[in-house]
Amino acid sequence: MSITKEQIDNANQGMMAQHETEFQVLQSRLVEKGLPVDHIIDQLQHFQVAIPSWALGAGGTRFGRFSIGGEPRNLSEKIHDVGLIHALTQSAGSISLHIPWDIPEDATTIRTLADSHGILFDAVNSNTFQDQINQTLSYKFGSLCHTDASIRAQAVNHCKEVIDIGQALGSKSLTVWLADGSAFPGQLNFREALERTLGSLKEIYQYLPSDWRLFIEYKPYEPNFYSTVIQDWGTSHLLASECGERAYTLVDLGHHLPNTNIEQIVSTLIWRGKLGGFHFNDSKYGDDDLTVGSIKPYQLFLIFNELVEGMANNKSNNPPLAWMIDASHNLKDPLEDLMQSLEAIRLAYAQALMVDQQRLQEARSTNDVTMAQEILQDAYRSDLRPLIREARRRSGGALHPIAQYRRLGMREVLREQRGLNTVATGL
Ligand SMILES: [Mn+2]
Repeated sequence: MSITKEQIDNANQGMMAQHETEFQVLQSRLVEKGLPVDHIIDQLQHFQVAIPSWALGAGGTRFGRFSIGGEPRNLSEKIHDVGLIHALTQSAGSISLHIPWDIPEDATTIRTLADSHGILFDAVNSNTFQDQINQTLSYKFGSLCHTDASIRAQAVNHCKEVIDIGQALGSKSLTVWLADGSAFPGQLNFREALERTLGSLKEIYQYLPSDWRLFIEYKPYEPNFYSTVIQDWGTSHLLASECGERAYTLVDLGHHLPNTNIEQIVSTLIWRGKLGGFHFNDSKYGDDDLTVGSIKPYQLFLIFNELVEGMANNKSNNPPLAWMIDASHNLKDPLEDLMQSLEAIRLAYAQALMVDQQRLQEARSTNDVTMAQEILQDAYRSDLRPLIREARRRSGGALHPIAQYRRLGMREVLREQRGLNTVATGL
């Protein structure tokens, strides 16, 4: 069952009076500040974030997994679920596939289905961090970094296959995240492992179609707990630079040690024209993959502030970024959770668009530290939710997506259609 435009419009009708009051108050305040409200709304409407195919079922921890019922059983049902989210929010216009969990049986059929929901195919993601049934060689001791050339070749070939699948669907980028590393001191020669990884990445890069980009993700630890081959943005940047101009670093919010200044990393990468994409989530302790904006919303805003300012002063021609939610949890309805993440992302983006960059620059040039902070916090502490709702309404989405999802009983419908014990592929 899909949500129709009529259902959304009908539900919006009942909420319009309150929305208009709230929006007009905010609008006049923003106009007073000299902000181009319609232009900001337009930018918000165009801001689309990819939904990963593995986030549509209940996530698990290494201790267990609790099914929520009605989970998508195959790729078609996953696309259907992204379609639901997109219909309500008008901000999830693409899906990012994980291979081999979501190999389409027939690319044309899947493309047509996605198209009917207004969904495009974002970056495709390879998986060389676990062994698949019928896989010849094991990734237990690494993949692209492996000491055994035949295992490296198997991993490189997998990435080539992922590119082929992505091409059939209209994707334009490959994201590589490696679990490669070591669990104990002495296990790995750091230098040689990095060199082998670079060799493998170069082979993958050579295979990229000319209009494709390669995104290299980094992570400091987990599942390996002593060392990770691509441990930080600097290592990723180094590898991307060695591969070529269409290779970029991808920043995943959860892939940093505690208190890392991620906004500064973003700024540096844009300065070099090497920021490829962004994986949104939130965390308290490690790679917790919690709902975006649930723990550190101010950090999210500061990151967006760097993104907005950096892309507006884009001297290195950093290409437009690939945005994706990379979160998974085991308590909430995944579709509701994704809608919460989308709201948090748009809110942080709107707040960043509100920052008076000129005044901020002036405050910096006179070293007026107090004023610089005031300018940022004025934007961050503004409640821009009516602006987000207005952007969504103008695109044909729901004023209150989660409320409408619940009112229409969507999860109950999905449980009825798919059963209580379905399990979506993924971790
Ligand atoms: Mn990620």
